[in-house]
Amino acid sequence: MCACLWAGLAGAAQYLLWECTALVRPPTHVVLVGLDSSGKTTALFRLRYGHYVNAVPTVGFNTEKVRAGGGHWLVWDVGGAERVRPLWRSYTRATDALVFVIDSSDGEERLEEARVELQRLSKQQTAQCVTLNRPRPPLLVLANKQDLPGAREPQHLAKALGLPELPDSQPWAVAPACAVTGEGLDEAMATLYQLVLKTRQSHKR
Ligand SMILES: Nc1nc2c(ncn2[C@@H]2O[C@H](COP(=O)(O)OP(=O)(O)OP(=O)(O)O)[C@@H](O)[C@H]2O)c(=O)[nH]1
Ligand SMILES: [Mg+2]
Repeated sequence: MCACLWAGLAGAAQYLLWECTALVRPPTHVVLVGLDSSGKTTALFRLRYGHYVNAVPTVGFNTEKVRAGGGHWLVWDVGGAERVRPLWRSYTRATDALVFVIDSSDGEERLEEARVELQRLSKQQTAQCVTLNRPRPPLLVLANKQDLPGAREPQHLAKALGLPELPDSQPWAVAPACAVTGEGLDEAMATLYQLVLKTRQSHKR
């Protein structure tokens, strides 16, 4: 009983601390994009609610405030179906960070489709960052569905998506995850948060 009370108080104190931090510094804006069914909404709900939520294909977008990887985020999850992909451009304009979610078990054809979309997004970022005079937002490729047979290693995905050929000004990382169990998600967001902090630091100079 007493232990429960202390745990409750500690949780409330941590919640208050987070809320105060959020007042001082607005949450980091991050957009989740990636092909349909790669697991964006599952990842978002897992981060937000701490358990698996059965998601339906996203027609527009979902948005949630989440705490993960040491950061406080405002996450936008945008539908990945081909017909709604043109919307990525406006959602990713002036964001602080990008997450490109991949189904790591996808075959060559879908991987190539993902590569084309990611490279298109990168070109749009180049143009937008020049126009807005902003640093390029860091990019995290979330190598999701690592639990499935045939899931590819992050290094393989990095090469297949052409990440090493991105402009030098583009900070990027790849992190493995399983959005259904939540494994790897917090570590992935911590990696992204470090890249965001580095970008902020170097832009201040
Ligand atoms: N095995 C496995 N299934 C996953 C994982 N993440 C998501 N899924 C499943 O993949 C399917 C699609 O997940 P969504 O989260 O709806 O995918 P999405 O990227 O939001 O798709 P759109 O909204 O259509 O762009 C669902 O059936 C999820 O349960 C994972 O890590 N492992
Ligand atoms: Mg979705």
